[in-house]
Amino acid sequence: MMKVLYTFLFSSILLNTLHSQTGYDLWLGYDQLENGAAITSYQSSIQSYFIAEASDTRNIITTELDNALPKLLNQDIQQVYDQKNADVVILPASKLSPDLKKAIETASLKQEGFVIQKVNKQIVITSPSSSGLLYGTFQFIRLLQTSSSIDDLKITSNPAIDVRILNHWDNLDRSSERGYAGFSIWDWHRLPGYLPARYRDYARANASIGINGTVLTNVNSNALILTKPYIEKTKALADLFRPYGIKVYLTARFSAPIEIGGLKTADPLNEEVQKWWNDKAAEVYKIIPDFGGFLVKANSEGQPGPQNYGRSHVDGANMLAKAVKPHGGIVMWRAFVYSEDEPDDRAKQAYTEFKPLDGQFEDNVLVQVKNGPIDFQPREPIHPLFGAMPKTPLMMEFQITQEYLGQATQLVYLAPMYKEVLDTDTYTEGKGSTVSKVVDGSLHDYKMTGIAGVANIGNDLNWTGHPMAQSNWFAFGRLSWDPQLSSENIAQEWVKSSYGNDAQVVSTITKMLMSSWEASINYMTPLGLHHLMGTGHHYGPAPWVDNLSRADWTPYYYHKSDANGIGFDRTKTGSNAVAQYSGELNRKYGNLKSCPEKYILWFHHVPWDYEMKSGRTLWNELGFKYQSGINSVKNMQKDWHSLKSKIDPDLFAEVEQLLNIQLDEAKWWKNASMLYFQTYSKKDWPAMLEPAPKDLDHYKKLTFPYAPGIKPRW
Ligand code: BDP
Repeated sequence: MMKVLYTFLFSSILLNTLHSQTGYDLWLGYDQLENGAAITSYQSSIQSYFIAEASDTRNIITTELDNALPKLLNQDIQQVYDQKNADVVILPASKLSPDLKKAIETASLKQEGFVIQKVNKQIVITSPSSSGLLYGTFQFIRLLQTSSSIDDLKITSNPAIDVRILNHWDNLDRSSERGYAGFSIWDWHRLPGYLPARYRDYARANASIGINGTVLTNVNSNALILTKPYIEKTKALADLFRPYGIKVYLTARFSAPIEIGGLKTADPLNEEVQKWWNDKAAEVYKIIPDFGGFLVKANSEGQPGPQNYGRSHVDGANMLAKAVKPHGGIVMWRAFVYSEDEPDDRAKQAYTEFKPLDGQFEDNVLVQVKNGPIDFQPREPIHPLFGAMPKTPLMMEFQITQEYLGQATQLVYLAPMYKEVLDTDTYTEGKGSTVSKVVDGSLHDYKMTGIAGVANIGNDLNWTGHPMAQSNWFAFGRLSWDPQLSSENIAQEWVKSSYGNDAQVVSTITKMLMSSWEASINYMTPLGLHHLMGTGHHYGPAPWVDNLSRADWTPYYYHKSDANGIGFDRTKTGSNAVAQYSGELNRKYGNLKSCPEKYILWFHHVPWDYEMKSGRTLWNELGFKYQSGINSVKNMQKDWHSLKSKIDPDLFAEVEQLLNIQLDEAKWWKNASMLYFQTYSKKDWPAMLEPAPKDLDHYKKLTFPYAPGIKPRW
């Protein structure tokens, strides 16, 4: 008896703690739920399912349930063919019986929305579309993964945003711009013949969090992708992704008519050029009938665009929009522009260029705007375009890959950042005009809405480089579906789905995630500092760089330290970028006293001795922030160690090593930045700050010629 008990205990400990977690399964590993009330109730109420769905998605739902339920519940599950005898019933809304129609309200469902509802003893999942049934199934599985009650289920869920899309900055040679998880997962050379299981697993993971589109190629694009062989390769992926509700999109290089079309110009008002694009679109749609459309980076950082021909963004975008419109396609035209010779504050330029174009775009154009006015910095105030273009659907562009946020060495959970942006009030239509209402279309009644995330996915075994960076992919999807979710709830969902429901594991990892973004800001760019990263690769600090071909690529341009103080004056006495915000925000940010301190050096040049809210001088406050960032990483290390007996040993070791690197990097940021700023402030090293072990010269001399994520041209 003892022996049996011992074996049982030992094997269940093994099962719960020592099974290998490579990370490949993401949040869909479906480890057996801990014994407890939840599993007992699931076991008795979920033994069979019935599915009435005719599309290819049916097989996917079946496979997912057959995979998830036996593993999670540790019991068999049966697919039954008699609806009455099933515990779980999956039915298109059009096939609800009269009784179910009476019980379930489906009128408010969008195409992709779903209901999960307990009717009598059955759990019914229904939707007007097959992708909605898939989303409902994944949400149902997630309820089990997170040990949620299923007793009185009545969930109606609609996506807040129409186009929920990943942007892969992946090149045809499999390098990935700003990718830190290995090479691109798109093996263009072996497509279309070779379709590894990873493609399916990619689609499955995206469908599980509601992502319904993917741009396969880099915004710095290569016209070759629009040639016949590559369209055929793209088709293979489109066919595979279709039953998962995912459409494919490509980036369109504006000069493609010249490069692959043999024309002399790419002028959007030239008829031959227009015809070329119309024909190209027709060719693509003949091969991929549900092709999503094009994403375009034009006249930005050296990319060709309509301005090369004296034309506007409207001319360029509308030409492409007209080409894809007859086929149901869209154009996502990026507003990430800043001129090569314009001396104006870079933070102002996108607004200056795009605001006057409001209302002139074709109705199948979305203008894609980065969350902040500079470039995916650890923290930025919102982009002033949000709320400022009521007649043009603006879509959000977030970065999931951690270009400026610790790349693949640092644990930084980005949902709190996405939320800070989405929840910010633009005040453009009075109080309550939040960015999320702009993006979900409700503020200006946009006919079409979208949100994009620059993917952090590569061919590393765990997909995202840092194991915890999976949470950012997950969070992006969950927030795209419902921007009202809280970042903490999303973190808990992710931890439970990935690492199980043990209360200590859940609360500890959630705490680590929730503290990580603020920590990274504190040790990299506190108090509104920005763009101080090393040139080109953006790895580590280099605030001293002040001599590049363009001033606005140098860190110095952004912090402007001098004997008097530090920060970019964007008020009336400076660039007046604050004037691009609505009156309320303009007043708040433009006044040193009312400007939130988290943005203070973004908007103001502040004297070193300025008294901050804490009572400390600005100089000492900087020291305080850097040190608190470091302390937070130390706390994350402690927290992680407390989980040692509960986490798979390989995973434990990986994260432990990465946290050690993160601490070193946090200290490196503190040392390099504070030593450099000290050359201007001439102040004593702040008392609370750990001393710097090396002098400034040491940090200035560090080089990283092989830092990942850059192409040689950078
Ligand atoms: C910057 C990246 C660069 C991208 C650019 C963009 O450093 O690699 O091409 O954004 O968004 O953040 O176009």
